[in-house]
Amino acid sequence: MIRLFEQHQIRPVKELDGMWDFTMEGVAKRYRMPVPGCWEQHPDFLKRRGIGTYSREIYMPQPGNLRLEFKGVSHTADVFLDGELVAHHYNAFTPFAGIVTQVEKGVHMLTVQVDNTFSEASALHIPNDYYTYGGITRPVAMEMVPDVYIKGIHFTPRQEEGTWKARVEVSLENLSSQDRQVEIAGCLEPWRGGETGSGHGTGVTEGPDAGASDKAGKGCFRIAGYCREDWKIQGSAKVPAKGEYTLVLEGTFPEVETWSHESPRLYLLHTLLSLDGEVADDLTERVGFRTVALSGKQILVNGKKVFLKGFNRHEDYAVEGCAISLQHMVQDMDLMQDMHVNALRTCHYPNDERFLDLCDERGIMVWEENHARGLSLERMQNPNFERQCEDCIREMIQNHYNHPAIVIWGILNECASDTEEGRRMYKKQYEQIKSLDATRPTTSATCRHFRDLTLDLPDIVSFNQYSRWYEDCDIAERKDAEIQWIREAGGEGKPIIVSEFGAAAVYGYRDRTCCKWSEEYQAQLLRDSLEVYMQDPDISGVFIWQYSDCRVCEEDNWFATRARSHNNKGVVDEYRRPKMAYDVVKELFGKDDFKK
Ligand code: ADA
Repeated sequence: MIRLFEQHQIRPVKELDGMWDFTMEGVAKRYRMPVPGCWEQHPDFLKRRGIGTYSREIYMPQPGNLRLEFKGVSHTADVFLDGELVAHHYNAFTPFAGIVTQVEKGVHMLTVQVDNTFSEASALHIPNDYYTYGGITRPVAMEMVPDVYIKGIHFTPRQEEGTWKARVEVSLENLSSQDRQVEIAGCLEPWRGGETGSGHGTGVTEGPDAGASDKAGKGCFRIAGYCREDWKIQGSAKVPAKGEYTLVLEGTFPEVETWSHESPRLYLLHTLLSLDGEVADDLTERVGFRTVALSGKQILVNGKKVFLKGFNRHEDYAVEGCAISLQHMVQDMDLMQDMHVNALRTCHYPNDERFLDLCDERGIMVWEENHARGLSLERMQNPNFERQCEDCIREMIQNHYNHPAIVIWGILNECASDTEEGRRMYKKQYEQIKSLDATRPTTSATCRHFRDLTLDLPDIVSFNQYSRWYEDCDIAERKDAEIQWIREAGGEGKPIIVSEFGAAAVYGYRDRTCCKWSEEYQAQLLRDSLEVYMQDPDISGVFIWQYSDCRVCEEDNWFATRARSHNNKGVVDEYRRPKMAYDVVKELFGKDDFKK
């Protein structure tokens, strides 16, 4: 499953999850591997760094334009159709697509070369305190698109005189060599997941104009059948030959309900494209009506102050690596909600869209960030760094823009923000985010304490602090010193988030001395930390480091400070077995007298 709701009724889509042929460079044996999946799950490749090749046949039922969508390949992909290169992509954590026009009817060979090695070519995937797996780690789909198709939709809600309105940007691409005129019709439908049990909002229902799309002889998609007349939008556009065009439509949507943590109302935005009077394509996005704003030191959602309380969550599960199955994503969400979270930080990269869909459905507010963790200035000066960061930001916002759950965009966790050169890069990336989305606040988690040069740049200031773990210092005193310095260093009057704090505990290691690495020590530290941070009026959010234990790299000596070659600071281990700290977090996040 590629998303948690149906995105097409007209466009033919076939998901390519399943068993693919697989070979590994330097290994003669041929394998069969699951997609999505990591090759590290196979006993021959438990910690293999190299180039693996996945391949399978695909069938084109009729000649046409083939669009291949990959939701994530770790970490560099070269995609071939019948031996011809159709797409190249770097970064495991953002989607990409390739299009081949005028593909003949019949059987074709799809091949994906996947590289998870570390080299100068990879500025972001480096030996680190999380593992870079190898594989086609997120879902894949093949689609047939007409000569002019809907490439994407961005939905920007706003309130005007007490009524919800929205700007709807419909991105169109013309694959043909002639200019083409298209008609776009759209409408909003309440998403009924969790109410009627359907949850898939197929957009198929009995309606008066059954003929809306039957003329196209495709599916039984209807617009007028279920949509309110006043929740419709439409427009037309001329799309230049071999070019793109964004059609901007305005809609007014009276009587819609807002999206919030307490009541995460969602809607399906259906759009139909007609070419020469015939329905030729469609795209459905799922959206929510909510606003995010800052007021002094407060973060406001729909004008109401929120206190973000949640976890940092790596995409890593014991036997699945980063290719976490939907079942385990739901388990993670269920366990975090059992601990009364209302927020999540996608440390340290854009997440699987199915998990973001879950956050939309459950009302979990998300700080999503580009891919970077702890890069020195030297690492930031890798000639590929800036381009790879900016590609990641663009793809993250382009693909995740419509998730109402995302309330903050983050960048560059613990990078060299204490240098002038580093500041230049931070500034450029913050500006890039604002150019792509001015509706959400920005932040970055710093560890360059008392010397960060960038705190005037983000909308929210966030800091990682490991009092009584890496520094034997009093939690409250250290927090006060940090906040005092933030005020003086450009953060005055801004909301502040404690973006990381915690301690390691090896699952099952109990010790009444409450020594470091024991579950007792971690539980006590989190209790003491939450009691300090959640009572401070200057703090608008806390993200515990971290939700679950995760595998780390052995290169660069990470093993030396990471027992089991894992980061053990989870409140559950990599199999989601709760440690003592689980119940502490559940108790404290669940208390009413803590700021909501
Ligand atoms: C840093 C970093 C995290 C993790 C953490 C730790 O704050 O942002 O990714 O490495 O330290 O466990 O030490």
